[in-house]
Amino acid sequence: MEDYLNYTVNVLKSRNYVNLTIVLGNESCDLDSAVSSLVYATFLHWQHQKMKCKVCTRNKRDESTYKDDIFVSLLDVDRQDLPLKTEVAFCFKEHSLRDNFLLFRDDIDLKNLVEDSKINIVLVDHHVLSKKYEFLSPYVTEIIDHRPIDKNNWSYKDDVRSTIEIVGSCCTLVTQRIQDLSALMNRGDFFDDYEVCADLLHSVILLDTVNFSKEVNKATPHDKDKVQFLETILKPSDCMEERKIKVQRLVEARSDVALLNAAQLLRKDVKIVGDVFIPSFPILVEVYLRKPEALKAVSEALSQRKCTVALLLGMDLTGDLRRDGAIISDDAEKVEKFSKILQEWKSPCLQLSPEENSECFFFKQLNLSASRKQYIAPINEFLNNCN
Ligand SMILES: [Mn+2]
Repeated sequence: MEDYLNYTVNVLKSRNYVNLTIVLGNESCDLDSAVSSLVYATFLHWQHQKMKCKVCTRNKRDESTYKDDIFVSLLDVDRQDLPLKTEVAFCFKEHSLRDNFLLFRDDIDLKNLVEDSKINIVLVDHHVLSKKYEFLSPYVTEIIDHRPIDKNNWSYKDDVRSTIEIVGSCCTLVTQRIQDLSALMNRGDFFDDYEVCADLLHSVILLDTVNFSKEVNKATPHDKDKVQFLETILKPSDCMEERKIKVQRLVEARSDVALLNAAQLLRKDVKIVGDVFIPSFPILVEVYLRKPEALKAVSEALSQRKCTVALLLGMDLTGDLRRDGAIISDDAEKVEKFSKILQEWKSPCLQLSPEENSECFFFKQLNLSASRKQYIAPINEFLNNCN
């Protein structure tokens, strides 16, 4: 893995390639996005190396001028902010993935690359480009995502390959895609060459489904099937124990935010839709709001990101699962309209239970299986009708 990463980063720097394929995860850069992007890029590289007819060209090839295609994973987070993604940093460290071999969004100028190179974009763990990357849409050749399909801004080419299925983790779909493409090729097994990728995928599916928790209710039979498949490669001595320990350590790493201040917490896992700023926390919003200068940090983040409303979403997995949230804006009318839409939303019903709070609209979320994904439809409704 290190050889592949090292090779790719160097070739990219020297611009000594023919085609460039970038595998891009979503802007929250959570573990699912980061690992989906990293593993799929590694697979595409492996597949390309296996497919090219080495035997017939090697003799004729002048290695000093020879150019190849490269496949790069791009993490949609600034390099300096990786430590905020505590579970990503932890998991990379455990798998000896050093950040000097990884590519972060502030490392490259994509606008420039698009003009100068033949470029393909693969989207993993999202299928709606963030505003800053909207110019990439003509270059998207493949999509792998586990969100409900949103065709509102669908502007991709007709022949884009899309694997969109609602499962607990995008890594489930990445595993499936790798299995399917490998079977077609019939040239050895990717996971034999890159066992570390099997371990990464296994970890993420378990974290995203919280070890198939009934309460969290994210797991599908497809997720379970892929975890079992990956276990045939990893061969843990006790599968159930191994799953439990893995999830425990990742959940701990994710909620290990004691060292982060309010402003950093707002950057840990963020999504922006229209002018709605939606950070989600591995702690309750109630706890976040007790941090020094919590509200000031929100209003600063809003003006920095040119947003007018913040929807904070909190979760506590340390005991029984709990979720809460808050709407914060200078515009009281917006808070009122937005909160009404969320409270009345029926598909699914978020079961919000508002509580007294003098500074914001604060609520407990009693539907425990609804995560940020389920808020996107009511947010669009709010943006379309109330802005
Ligand atoms: Mn995901």
